[in-house]
Amino acid sequence: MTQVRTQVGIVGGGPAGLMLGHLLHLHGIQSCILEDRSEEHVIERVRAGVLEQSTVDLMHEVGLGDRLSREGLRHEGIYIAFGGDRHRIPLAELTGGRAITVYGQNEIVKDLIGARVATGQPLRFEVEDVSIRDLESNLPKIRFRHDGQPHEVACDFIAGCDGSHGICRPSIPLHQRQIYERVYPFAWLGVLVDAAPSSDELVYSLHARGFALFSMRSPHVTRLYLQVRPDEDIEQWPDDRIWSELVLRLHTRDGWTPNRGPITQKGITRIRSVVVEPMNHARLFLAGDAAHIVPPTGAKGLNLAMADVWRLAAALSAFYQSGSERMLHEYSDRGLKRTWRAQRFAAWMTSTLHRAESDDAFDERRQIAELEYLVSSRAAMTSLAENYVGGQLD
Ligand code: RFL
Ligand code: PHB
Repeated sequence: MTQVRTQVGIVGGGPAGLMLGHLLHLHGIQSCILEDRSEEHVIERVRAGVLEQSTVDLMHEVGLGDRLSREGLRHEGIYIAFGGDRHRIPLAELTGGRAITVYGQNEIVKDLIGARVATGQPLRFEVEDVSIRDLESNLPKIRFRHDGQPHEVACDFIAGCDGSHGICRPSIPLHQRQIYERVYPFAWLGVLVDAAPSSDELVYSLHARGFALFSMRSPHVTRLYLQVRPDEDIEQWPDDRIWSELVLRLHTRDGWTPNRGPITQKGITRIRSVVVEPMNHARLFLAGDAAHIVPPTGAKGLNLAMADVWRLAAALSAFYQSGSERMLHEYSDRGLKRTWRAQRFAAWMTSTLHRAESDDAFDERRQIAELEYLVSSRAAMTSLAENYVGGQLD
């Protein structure tokens, strides 16, 4: 077995693991990133699109803001559509100039992989059979296979950045963790379309047939989502059916509708919330989707992941500089505050904009009253705007 020693072993090379590796490098801390999928898979995976201001600021602070500045699309508002009309929420005006930026998660991942490779620090793709040993000791180890050979990385700390199906979360003994979960009674069918976005800003729409979302990736690529049943089979959704449902749910009285084009990718995602408490055990620290899942309606998952690793990197840096464990001890409590704030907001956006099969006429009228209040009250719009653009890293 090949054995190596590093300071921080990072399981997972998604946005959380890659950003953590980069931040640690900037703090002068060595790490080893282990990812079980291929580089192409990690880059091609279509996921988040909306970055909070704090995530954009972080990319700049770590020296990776150039392409984001050039190619990211800054949006100062979003639309909420219902009853056939679109209503603009002026995010920047309501939040003292804060905005969101549309820049695909795969672009962030590309930027971070480039930065990692430039440092020469280890980033291994396609590792297999990853497991954690000696977690309760001061020298925990990560074992894995690579090209059929067994390897072991001994580290001071392990960062669990391996998403919601990884091995780190279950490595915390059952009696040491509490999991809070909510499975919503629907899923999202998402498509990427080769067509210029027909609106400069996102449109979140509630229709009698359910939720739909208009988003984008670039001036040439539109991203669209439809609420579907939780057990929906993608085979039942040929392109024609997707388009007729999208147009029905999104089209507004002023004539606005999404531009059509070839669908280049489609997939279905279950909508759920998960929070693991605490976010750490012994020398293992969970970050990103390994620690929490939020429904995508609030566009918070990637942003929470970035906030986690920023805080974890600062805590590890304090530990290596002064031996102080104070920030490491505070890591979970501070992260959970932010996580529950995001869960609250995402749950509100989700319940306000989706139709559940169990909803009756009362629920529908209450939902419309909620939306009418939202778009007519500056206070209600400010609350949405404040949560949507997100706060400072803390
Ligand atoms: P990831 O991205 O899942 O990365 C985890 C990585 O770990 C690897 N892995 C392992 N590696 C080694 N050993 C193992 N045993 C491993 N098991 C797993 C995986 O291959 C993977 O590479 O988690 P991370 O880094 O925490 O990042 C979180 C984000 O990906 C996620 O929160 C967002 O995509 C959520 N999300 C959105 N977030 C936003 O902030 N804004 C959005 O607009 C937004 N839209 C979305 C979204 C997620 C969506 N889906 C598909 C869930 C839209 C959608 C449809
Ligand atoms: C996206 O563009 O993929 C996107 C935008 C807003 C969301 C979720 C996903 O709330």
